[in-house]
Amino acid sequence: MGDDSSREPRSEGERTVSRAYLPAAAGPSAVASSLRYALRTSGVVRGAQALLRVNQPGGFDCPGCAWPDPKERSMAEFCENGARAVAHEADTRRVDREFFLEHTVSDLLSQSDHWLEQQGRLTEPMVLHPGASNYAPISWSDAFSLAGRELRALASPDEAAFYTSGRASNEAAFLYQLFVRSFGTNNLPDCSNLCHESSGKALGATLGIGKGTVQLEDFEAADLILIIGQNPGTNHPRMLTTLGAAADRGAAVISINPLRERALESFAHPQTLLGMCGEGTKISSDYVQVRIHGDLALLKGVMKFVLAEERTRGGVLDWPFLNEHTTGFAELERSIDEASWSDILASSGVALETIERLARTYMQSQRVIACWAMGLTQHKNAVGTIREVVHLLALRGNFGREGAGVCPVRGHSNVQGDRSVGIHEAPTEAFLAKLDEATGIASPRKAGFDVVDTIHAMADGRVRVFVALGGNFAAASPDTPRTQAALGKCTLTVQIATKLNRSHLTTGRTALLLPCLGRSERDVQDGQTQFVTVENSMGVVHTSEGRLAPASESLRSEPWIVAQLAQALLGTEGPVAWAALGSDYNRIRDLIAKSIVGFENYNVRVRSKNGFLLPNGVRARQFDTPSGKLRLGAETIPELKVGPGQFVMMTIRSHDQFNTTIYELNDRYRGIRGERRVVFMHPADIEALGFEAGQRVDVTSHYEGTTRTITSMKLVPYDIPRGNTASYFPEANPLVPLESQADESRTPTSKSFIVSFLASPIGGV
Ligand SMILES: Nc1nc2c(c(=O)[nH]1)N[C@H]1C(S)=C(S)[C@@H](COP(=O)(O)OP(=O)(O)OC[C@H]3O[C@@H](n4cnc5c(=O)[nH]c(N)nc54)[C@H](O)[C@@H]3O)O[C@H]1N2
Ligand SMILES: Nc1nc2c(c(=O)[nH]1)N[C@H]1C(S)=C(S)[C@@H](COP(=O)(O)OP(=O)(O)OC[C@H]3O[C@@H](n4cnc5c(=O)[nH]c(N)nc54)[C@H](O)[C@@H]3O)O[C@H]1N2
Ligand SMILES: [Mo]
Repeated sequence: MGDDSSREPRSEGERTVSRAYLPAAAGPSAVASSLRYALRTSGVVRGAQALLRVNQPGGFDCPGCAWPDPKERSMAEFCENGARAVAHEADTRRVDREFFLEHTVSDLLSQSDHWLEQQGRLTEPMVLHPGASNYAPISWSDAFSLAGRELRALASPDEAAFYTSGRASNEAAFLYQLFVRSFGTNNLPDCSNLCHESSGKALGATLGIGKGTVQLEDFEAADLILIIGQNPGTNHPRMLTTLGAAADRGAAVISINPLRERALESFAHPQTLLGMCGEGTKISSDYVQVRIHGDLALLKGVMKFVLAEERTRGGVLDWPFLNEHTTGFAELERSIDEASWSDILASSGVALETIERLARTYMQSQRVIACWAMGLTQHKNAVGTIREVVHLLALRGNFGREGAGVCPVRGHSNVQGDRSVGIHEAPTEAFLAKLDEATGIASPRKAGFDVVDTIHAMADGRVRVFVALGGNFAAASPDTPRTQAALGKCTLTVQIATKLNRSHLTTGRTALLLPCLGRSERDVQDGQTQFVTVENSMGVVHTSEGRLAPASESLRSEPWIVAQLAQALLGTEGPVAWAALGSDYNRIRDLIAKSIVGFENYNVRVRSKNGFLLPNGVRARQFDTPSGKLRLGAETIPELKVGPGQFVMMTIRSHDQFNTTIYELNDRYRGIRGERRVVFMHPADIEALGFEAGQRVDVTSHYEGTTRTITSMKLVPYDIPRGNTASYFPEANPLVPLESQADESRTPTSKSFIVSFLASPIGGV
């Protein structure tokens, strides 16, 4: 399947150090690193002004991740990577009309993703006319008329798709889906399709709600916290404070991960004196190096021990809970009995003694929380694996009790909120019926396209207009060359964004680039300062209000942009008063309150100091499933066919990136500097293949007879199971086959695909 089109076109430094001694995660080096970044991009005053407002009451929500804020906040309630996300947005550099005059789109395409995002903030609306080599300025009103014209020219509203990235506020996202449904389609693909969709599907089926069931306080009461397939030291650094406190008071913290992630081993709090001295708190009491895609087998093995122990001595299972609150125990029991130890050991790659140790710790713990992220969600068997997490917890009644429950740790800071307010390609009838009744629109009932559907539909001409509320669809999606070619077939692509990225350059025949305010910036509509609201990973809805002066006078807020786009397309005659909503967000919140269960009295409740908690029946042992009970069931251990000379590869985040935004080319805790085109591999595998550490290799992925190749990747010896390898997202995305998707959730399998390696031709860098 062709050559590597996403290859960083300009080499940016070559040095890769091997894993020598690394200090405890975070600590002084973290503080220094984020300050350096903040000073370079946003300057002393703007940077400090921004940082002091992060996650404070009356301030703005950190755009970094969705980990909740404690009720009592320290003065600086952010982390190294949150600080970088804020500084990146507070950037004092500008991508203005002169910049676009100087650089053609094809020039820009030859630059790396890192370079593109480092050019600064977008400043005014731009258009790329058919055949033009450069973006040119366009007024806001002309931009909306152009978009309206192209959308009206479609044979059906289903020929347009409307993507959302998880940074959009509840107000922007609600208005966006209302606009899309008023127009007449459910084509609302979003980054959840690439992210926690598997969690939503698995939790919805078993618990009746597609969200986590714990609150931050529960971590103070848990005896055992499982961290499965998640790297919080990099991706949710504030979570380390919570885990460190749990470890300090003697709770067991068990990490289940193919890689030994430094920050899961020990952590130095950057905001305490001890942390500043580089002393680390031990985080993980046990570290289980499961094989990629082996978690289902591992969980099955643990349940096999639990069941055996119940049968020999009794008193292990929580029978009152199982009898009163669950269905399907017999099926679960049968599937556990039927699983063979040889399959469990082969698939998980974990020793029998380790599985037994894990089971004993589980059985000794009265209150268990299981956390996970992308290490569980982006596999073929992801949904089944997450159901097994629920099954394991249910065996001892770990739901609806203090200190126990499930915690899918969300990625983007408002990805959970976006779903709550209707960003979903396949909403329930109950949701649509209530929305229609409250707003007077007539929502279409046909399910829309998710991300992968959208790519196929653009490729074969069924979708011709693509609109994105944030994100970087071209780089974040799988099978990069195919995704980019599909975007190229559109008649119009519209990108609402803060910073330049590859999606703004792989365009349709006409392209609009609409620059918006970031979360840290002041938003004034009709003379009134506005705030927006977001939902964190634990279902708490709270306000976020930017204070910085906008990066440019021509920037507009996301709600305003969506409202104007809607009005340009749908006019002023319909049931929704678009312009009025876009100019006063209280009106949007009032409409949400009427439209969505759980948001009643929104405008009042969200103004209280810590916001409000959305309803979650599981916390009271109410399961919104057809039977009203938690659904247990049978899962089978999946097979992953790996041929001779082949490996399983996962794509992971480095410490210096936020998704497709690359801050710097380092990955401190993994000992990588100045380089992102790397493949982590066990030293014995490097030797067995006849390679040397540091050598460059070409990587080919294999899927049902098709292949995809990226070239010139550097081999880095690493503590990872044999037969497993890792590379970075998004550089390795060209390897992820579009057709390789998780069962049920249809999430691309970016954490498990089959690859092989060849030495790169000499001189090929
Ligand atoms: N600084 C920063 N913060 C972020 C982001 C960012 O890019 N940068 N991204 C945000 C987003 S959108 C998200 S979704 C989250 C992502 O947060 P994470 O899920 O923590 O991020 P990843 O790096 O994708 O990988 C997760 C971990 O899964 C492990 N893993 C891979 N395969 C398996 C497996 O089969 N089994 C097990 N047990 N483990 C496995 C990997 O070794 C890695 O440690 O972070 C959010 N926060
Ligand atoms: N191979 C592989 N692929 C993956 C993953 C993986 O682990 N491996 N992870 C997947 C996951 S979990 C996710 S969530 C997706 C992420 O996919 P996306 O959400 O589509 O991508 P991001 O990189 O987060 O988007 C970055 C861009 O968002 C814009 N932006 C930033 N802030 C704002 C804002 O406030 N408003 C607006 N309108 N725009 C803004 C900027 O222009 C920036 O360039 O990628 C997925 N892709
Ligand atoms: Mo994500």
